[in-house]
Amino acid sequence: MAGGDKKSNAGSSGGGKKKEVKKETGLGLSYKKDDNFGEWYSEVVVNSEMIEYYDISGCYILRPWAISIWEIMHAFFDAEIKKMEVKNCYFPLFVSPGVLQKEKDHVEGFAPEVAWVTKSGKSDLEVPIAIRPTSETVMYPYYSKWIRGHRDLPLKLNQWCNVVRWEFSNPTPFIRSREFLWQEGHTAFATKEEADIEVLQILELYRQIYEEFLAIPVIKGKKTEMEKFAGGLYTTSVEAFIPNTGRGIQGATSHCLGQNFAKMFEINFENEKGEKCMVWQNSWAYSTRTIGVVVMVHGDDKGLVLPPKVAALQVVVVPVPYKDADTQGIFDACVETVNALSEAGIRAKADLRDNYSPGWKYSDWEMKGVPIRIEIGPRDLANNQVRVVRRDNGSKIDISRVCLVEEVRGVLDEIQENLFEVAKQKRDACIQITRTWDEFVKALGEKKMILAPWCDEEDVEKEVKDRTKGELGAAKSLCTPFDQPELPEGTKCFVSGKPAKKWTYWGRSY
Ligand code: 87F
Repeated sequence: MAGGDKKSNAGSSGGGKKKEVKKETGLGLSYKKDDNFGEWYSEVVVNSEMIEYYDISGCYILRPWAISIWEIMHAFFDAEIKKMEVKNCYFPLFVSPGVLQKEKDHVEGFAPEVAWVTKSGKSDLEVPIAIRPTSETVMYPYYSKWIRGHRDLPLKLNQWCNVVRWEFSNPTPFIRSREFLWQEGHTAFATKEEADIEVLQILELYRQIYEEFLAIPVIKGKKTEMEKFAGGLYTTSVEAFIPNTGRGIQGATSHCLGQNFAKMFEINFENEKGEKCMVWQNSWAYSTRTIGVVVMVHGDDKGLVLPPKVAALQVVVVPVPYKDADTQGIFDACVETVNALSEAGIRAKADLRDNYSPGWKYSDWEMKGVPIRIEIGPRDLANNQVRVVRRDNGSKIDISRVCLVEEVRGVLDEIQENLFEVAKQKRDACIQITRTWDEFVKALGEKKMILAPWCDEEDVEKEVKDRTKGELGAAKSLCTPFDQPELPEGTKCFVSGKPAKKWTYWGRSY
């Protein structure tokens, strides 16, 4: 068996109680989400068949069950950016050292994470070649070549690809891996106004991915000067929160790069008046990290819980034939049920495997997070009904086969909504407003996401980091939310006591 990082790194939450795996099925989880979150997470991603560990640390195999979620998000986002006239492209994986150095100011901090190819076969390469950690330096020399006049603008490109960042801190499937999949959008405009508008349009799409597809509440906001992408002008993000670990997690980022890269890469154009101008640029990305956030937020002690909108399989139909029952009749009813649902566009399949019991199948599909299980037994057959069992709350209802499609559609919508509402309630219960340093430290100890009035000074943020350093990692700002509560005059910064300028979210983070 391959090695890899089997250790739980998702962050634990106390004790390490290990429960006996269910004897009769061999399925089930040996850790509980609230007892040992890190081990629970590792077990869920593997047992649900999303991840297989690999023999290179920080690298994971994404199995079809994970990729199917990625594909659904891809289909949505790709169609949306095409409406915005963004075009897809593909640039090479390899970066020459020359261009990578070109923007050394911002690369400096990231340099230790850049992976290099130094050999082919047994011989050293004349010049080592870097593997893209992001593609600014790969793409922008060509933006400089392709953009000449104002008619070449805007230039809006996106690529769906992998990137490599050789991280050294605790690798975690989906959340922090050395190679991951993402989309990276890189756009250039004649004016800052156009760039500003796009930053927020993209951020809204990211909110939709999280809230409307993944059923995860996020906060839209602006990163502080310390936390923004150093190469850019300003960074916006959607921030999620993991109640079990009390950590914030950056869900996706949309940057306005200003003219920094235009300067470095000489991306200029001639305007209508014949004057030479620099372009305004944006870049934006979301990654397979999204899938990890789904597992962490919705998963439970039976395994994965998938929101219907991103579930490859929305309904699994399981025949429950008793000894003397009309087995063929039950099987036929299962197939007919699947056909009716499929025709209506609902992703359904029948589990007709004859080497597993119904109970085993229930656990199997619960582990994989399928939103609805339909059971059909002799009594259901006799009554022309099916039994519908919800993965999110375990509730069971009998539905007449006459109105199957409408009912199932309704239940799927309810599950989608319920998952969001429950996640939002849990997240909101973790938000705490603090006004003083003592309140802040106490709330941090209670794994809260903290909203605090802040003076917006970099030194003060540095002080927060320094004063909270420790085993669990320092606290930092997550974002300054666009949705600002009222800030009465005279409100003081929770750290410095100076006049507060903004409400800002703080906490530990991934
Ligand atoms: C690691 C190594 C080298 C992050 C890195 O967020 C460079 C970098 O530039 C690096 N890790 N970054 C920042 C990425 C910024 C930006 N790139 C395009 C995005 C969105 C997509």
